[in-house]
Amino acid sequence: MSVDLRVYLVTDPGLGGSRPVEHIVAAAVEGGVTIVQLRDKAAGPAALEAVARRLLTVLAGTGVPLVINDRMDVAAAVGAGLHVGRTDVAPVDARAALAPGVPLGVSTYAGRDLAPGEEEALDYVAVGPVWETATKSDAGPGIGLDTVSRAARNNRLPVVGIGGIDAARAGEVVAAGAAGVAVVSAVMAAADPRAAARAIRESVDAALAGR
Ligand code: TZP
Ligand code: MG
Repeated sequence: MSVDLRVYLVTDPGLGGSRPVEHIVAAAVEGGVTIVQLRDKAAGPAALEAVARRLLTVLAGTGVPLVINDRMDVAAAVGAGLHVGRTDVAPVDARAALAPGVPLGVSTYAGRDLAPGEEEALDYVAVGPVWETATKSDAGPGIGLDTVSRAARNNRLPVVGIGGIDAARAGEVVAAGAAGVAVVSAVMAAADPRAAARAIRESVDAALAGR
């Protein structure tokens, strides 16, 4: 399955102030977000499932898929996709548990540690942080654009860059070979998430047109 990874919004319940996550997501999708990941490390499964269902309502009819961070049980229960880290459920097992055709992705620091069998189960690989970021305290130092390029060249799967990316930097990440950019604070903390998403989308589309 091919997933439109151009502007990949990762939610964060702490960055939107008093605004409900689904309101920010709705505006961001109007602005041009192409895939949404629900990421809330503190929520229990019931609370996460409730937010996931509200997001699915917001996304219905838009063609924008929802992916759940880490929680295969919640993803399977609501029929959404899943994003896992290297220490979470194995991609092959996740694929078997998820609804047919939903996106499944994995985070790797620099895109180097995938086994051949895993590639078949996955739709994309996220690499990063591309630049240092305050959003994820344990993200580590930035890998830089050269590593994004190498990851894109060495993977059969599309690569998404994450970490420290805003509209000004999104184009560079795509010019380096990424299929898209994943952003948290650049959209979740923006006063106008619709405009923020649109600016990132324009930057990505311009870079894709130029490569
Ligand atoms: N994984 C690597 S960096 C990161 C995650 C979830 C956070 C990126 O946040 P921001 O605000 O887009 O830098
Ligand atoms: Mg994880």
